[in-house]
Amino acid sequence: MTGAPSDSDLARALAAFPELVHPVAVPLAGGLIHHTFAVVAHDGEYILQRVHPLFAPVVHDNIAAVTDHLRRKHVPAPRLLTSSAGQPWADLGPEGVWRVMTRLPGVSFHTVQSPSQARAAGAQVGRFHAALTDLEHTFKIVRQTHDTPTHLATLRAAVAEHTGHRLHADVAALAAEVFAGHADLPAPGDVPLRVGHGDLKFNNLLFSGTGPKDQLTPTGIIDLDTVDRMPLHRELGDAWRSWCNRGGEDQAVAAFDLEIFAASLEGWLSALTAPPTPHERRALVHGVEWISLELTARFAADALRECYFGWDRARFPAAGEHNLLRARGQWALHQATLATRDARAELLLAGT
Ligand code: GN1
Ligand code: MG
Repeated sequence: MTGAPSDSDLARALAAFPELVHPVAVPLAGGLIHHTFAVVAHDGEYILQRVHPLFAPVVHDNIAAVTDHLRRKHVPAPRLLTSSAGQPWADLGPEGVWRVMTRLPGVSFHTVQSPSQARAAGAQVGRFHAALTDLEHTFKIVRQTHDTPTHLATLRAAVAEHTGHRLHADVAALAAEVFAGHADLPAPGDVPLRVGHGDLKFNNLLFSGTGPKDQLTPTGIIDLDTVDRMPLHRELGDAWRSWCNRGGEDQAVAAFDLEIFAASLEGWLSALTAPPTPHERRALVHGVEWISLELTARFAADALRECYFGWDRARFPAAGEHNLLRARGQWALHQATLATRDARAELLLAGT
């Protein structure tokens, strides 16, 4: 099961969800992991996805627990449909595991449009966190998205194994910088775990309404495969590495926008019911440094392995070239985070 699903796979997947009446599906671009389709059925709109095989189907137990809890608290969240096999997914054997969710209204943006949009998005994330503070769910272990030691080990193994790869020399040079950079970072230390999203890339937030596009209202957060208990610094570090890098992920240069950082922090804090402890705030200073380094390692490893992140066939000859560019972009961002550490610390530690 590689490449895009065929029309007959798509038809079988749609037929596996009895709630869908007269569905019509069209591909939806944007995510890097799953194959996604927008579905219009007689009673509404849905999202159909062929789930990447690295995500075990038990991921849907986590998604269902979180989305049910959010909806009970009136925070918009998609609802997973039940398949004819009675599960929130359909296993089509060699054609993969598929799921259908109701579609939240709204549009997404690859990059933050303005500080006011960042403030509103931060508040949406704060409401998401606040609503989940009392969730009692034992999360199934699916895939540790933010496990820096494992991602560094994967990169080390990829560099050792793929010596004949056309990009090997470039990736090996970047990897050496990443390993040295990691050794220079402070260690995270122990902080409590909180229920988080795990992938707060900016285009996983939806906005709707009328008026200028930077003044739309956040309406929900999608891409829930990574929900879990996690330290706040991983959750927000991942948000900030995406939101504060306004050039996006597809260029080798990067800057860290402190105005966006300050606005999103303010919005997030304003909506929380359990504010971060002084210890969490100190770890939050480094979160974006750890996550930009980690994502450099992930993209660099995939530049050689070419098996995880989706890529743009119109702009690059193969997955490796796109992922190497992304890795360079995250590495440039990592340098920019180091250069802004003091300014971020001042904002985060104010009043502690
Ligand atoms: C993936 O699924 P998507 O495109 O929202 C990835 C994130 C990376 C991001 C980089 C489950 O996010 O961890 O930060 O690409 N999601 C997963 O663009 O691996
Ligand atoms: Mg996404």
